[in-house]
Amino acid sequence: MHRRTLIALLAGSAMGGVARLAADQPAEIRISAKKFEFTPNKVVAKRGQPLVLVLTSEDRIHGFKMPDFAIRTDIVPGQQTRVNLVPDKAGSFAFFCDVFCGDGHEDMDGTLVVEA
Ligand SMILES: [Cu+2]
Repeated sequence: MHRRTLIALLAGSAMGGVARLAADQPAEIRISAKKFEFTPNKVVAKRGQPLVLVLTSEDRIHGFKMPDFAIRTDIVPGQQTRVNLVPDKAGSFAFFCDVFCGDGHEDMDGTLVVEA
């Protein structure tokens, strides 16, 4: 019983160290696009934490637009599009496809949630 508690504490502190290290590194967030959705379509980050959005497409060219952070790029099949971002404000911010890709295009969107 006591031994188990000790191991749990040690594991907990080791993981804490990893988390602190990770906080200094850009967090990679992978988002995949296809007709007519982004996966994941909800991403959670922390204010001030550097992010790299790694965007890929499974089928055709899509767009990725997030007006609140002045981001706009194409997502081309077979390529990784990397977007650097340091969210400097908390809240919920929409992103969406801005390259017409078919009948469901208008619903192709998602949310970046930035926690304070
Ligand atoms: Cu589209």
